[in-house]
Amino acid sequence: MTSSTLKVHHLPGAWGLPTVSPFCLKLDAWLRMAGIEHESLTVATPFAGPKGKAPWIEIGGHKLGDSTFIIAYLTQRYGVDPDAELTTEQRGMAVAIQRLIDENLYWTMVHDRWMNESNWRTFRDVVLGGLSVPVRRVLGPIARRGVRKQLEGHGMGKHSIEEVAAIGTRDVTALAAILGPKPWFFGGEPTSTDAVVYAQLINIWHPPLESEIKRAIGAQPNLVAFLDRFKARFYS
Ligand SMILES: N[C@@H](CCC(=O)N[C@@H](CS)C(=O)NCC(=O)O)C(=O)O
Repeated sequence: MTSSTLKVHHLPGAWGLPTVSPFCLKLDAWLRMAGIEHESLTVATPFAGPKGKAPWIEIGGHKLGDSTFIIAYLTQRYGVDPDAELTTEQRGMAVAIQRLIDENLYWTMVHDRWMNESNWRTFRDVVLGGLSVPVRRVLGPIARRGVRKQLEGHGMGKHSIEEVAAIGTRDVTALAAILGPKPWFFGGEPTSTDAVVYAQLINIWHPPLESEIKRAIGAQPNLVAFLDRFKARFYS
């Protein structure tokens, strides 16, 4: 390994997913799509990242955080762009879909994982799985309080469980309508948008956690087929 080796830091995986963080999985999926060689490193917490969040990368002695900034940087650095053929309109739609997922649907998943008591009992051992049991016992309630504050700051945490389910269901229904009968969001070949959608939806669909939003995905056969298609192409 040289100092110009690309190192990618991501949160732990579980249930067959390489990471239970949609942002980390987005980057992992995009790297597979772009065919960029890298070293993948699991971290127990996101705190060593330049923004205190995961994922982040290290290359040539520099650290860079935020999945979107990282993808933009790697696109430039390696000259590989799965979105090269997109029209201006499709590029606009790609930003809108990404915002729907990263800034809204993501928070409904966080709410389901961290605020639902039964889900939390399962999820805490996964998300904090890289820590020793005594550290996990202390850090668990602190981390949960921190996430509750984030949810309230965002606004998602102000809603009832039923309202969160309705918000997430609406997002999922919109994604199904945009995908329609196409194999990929922008037609015949996968683009970054497919990585964004896959990483978020599979993190709701696959884990053994209760969620109305998971039921909403199950009600959309084209989305379920899309998840299977993405997995077969990039994770078989
Ligand atoms: N905009 C960032 C969001 C990253 C993010 O929120 N990561 C979560 C894990 S899914 C995290 O590290 N959360 C820790 C925290 O907020 O304290 C990106 O696209 O990478």
